[in-house]
Amino acid sequence: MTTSILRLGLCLLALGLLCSATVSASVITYSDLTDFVNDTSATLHPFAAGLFLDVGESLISSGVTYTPISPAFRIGTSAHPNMGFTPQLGLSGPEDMDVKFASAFDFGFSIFQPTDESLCGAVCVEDTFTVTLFNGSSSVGSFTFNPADDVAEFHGYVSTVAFNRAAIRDLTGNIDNEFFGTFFTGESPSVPGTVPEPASMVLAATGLGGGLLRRIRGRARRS
Ligand SMILES: [Ca+2]
Ligand SMILES: [Ca+2]
Ligand SMILES: [Ca+2]
Repeated sequence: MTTSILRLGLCLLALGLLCSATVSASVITYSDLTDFVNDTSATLHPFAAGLFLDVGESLISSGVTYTPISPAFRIGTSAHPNMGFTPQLGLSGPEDMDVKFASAFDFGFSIFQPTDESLCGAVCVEDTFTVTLFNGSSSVGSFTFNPADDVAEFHGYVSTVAFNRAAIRDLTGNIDNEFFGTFFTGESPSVPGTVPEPASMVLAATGLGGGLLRRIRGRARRS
């Protein structure tokens, strides 16, 4: 009997630890900004062109915190005829950036990958990116793409599980510039079947497994 309870406790604890790394979620991706806006209640988070950001500094604007890994700059005019959005956020180093916001079900942004060295600021290369959506430390989905050249490209994500951070990473790790803008978040569920915040599920599962183990160990000490 005690062995069965111990197994159950270990299983629940393992489930809790598993959930803390990845939470099961369905995420719909969008490549069309208009469709994304029509299908969700997501709102645009504007930021102004302005000061250079040093390493360790964040841009906080319209309820969103942008934390680039390298120094960053904001350009208020369209730097390319096909840019399609202003202002643009650029990074002097590789394009690694965390974007934090209130708990949301929707997230979207535009990216522009140039082939003009005057915009790249270095030899232009093809960069591959990943966007991982997190609720705290729990990933709810990760997506990899290679942006098309010299055209604004939109990436939108609609999740059944809430999240509060998007980690954008330049997997190629090259300093040639890509530019970011038109950041959206939506705090209301856009699809049926949404679930509570995953952090509470993790705590519940971990606490249940841990509680069972503590009771089992207490019994073992008394016997
Ligand atoms: Ca590039
Ligand atoms: Ca790059
Ligand atoms: Ca760069």
